[in-house]
Amino acid sequence: MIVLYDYPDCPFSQKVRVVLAEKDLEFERKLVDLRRNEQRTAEFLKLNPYGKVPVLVDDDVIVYDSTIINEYLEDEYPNPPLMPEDSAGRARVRILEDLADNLFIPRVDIVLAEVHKPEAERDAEKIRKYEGEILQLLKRLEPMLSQQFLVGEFSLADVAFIPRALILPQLGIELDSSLQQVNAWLGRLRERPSVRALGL
Ligand SMILES: N[C@@H](CCC(=O)N[C@@H](CS)C(=O)NCC(=O)O)C(=O)O
Repeated sequence: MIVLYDYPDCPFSQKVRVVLAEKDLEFERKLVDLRRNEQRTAEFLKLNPYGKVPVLVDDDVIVYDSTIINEYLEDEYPNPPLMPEDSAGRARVRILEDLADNLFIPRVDIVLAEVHKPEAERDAEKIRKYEGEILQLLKRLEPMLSQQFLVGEFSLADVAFIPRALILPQLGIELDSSLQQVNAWLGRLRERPSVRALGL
């Protein structure tokens, strides 16, 4: 029995929900209400001492951190595969997950936080700076996307970008013609049932 400790809008929780859906795994969702600091309760800290969602519990196995959870799911439930078979391909996936987790998602989250403020309080300069950096990061993906997905077949690398890449239009971030392949890739990602289910 798989239980996911989850917060609906959290991009890291969404990464895990995509993988559970791709692998057609049944799971129970337990909401950890971050607005009420439920991630800081003694009970939750026993699951994840960092006090963050997502956490996945699979019978007696507890795993936290979305990237580690997704690798656990890949190891434990290998079909359909979301990792290439060769070591070089697997390393490419991990490099891209790292880029998404540590550079891409945090920058989109900064813009998201600004856009959520009342217009008069927004820092336009900050939005411009991070929008520029987000587009530069996406430019690094453009040459990889002469193929359908980042490392060929749909993989954990694509999963890592989904939650924040697909909300860029809502943030007013437009992709120009220099990101044509990225745009087409986002269209392909958007069509997947596992991604539609996120309701982004
Ligand atoms: N590296 C972690 C990051 C998880 C994370 O930052 N979760 C946020 C919500 S999106 C959280 O739980 N924040 C609560 C807090 O920091 O108190 C992962 O990939 O799972």
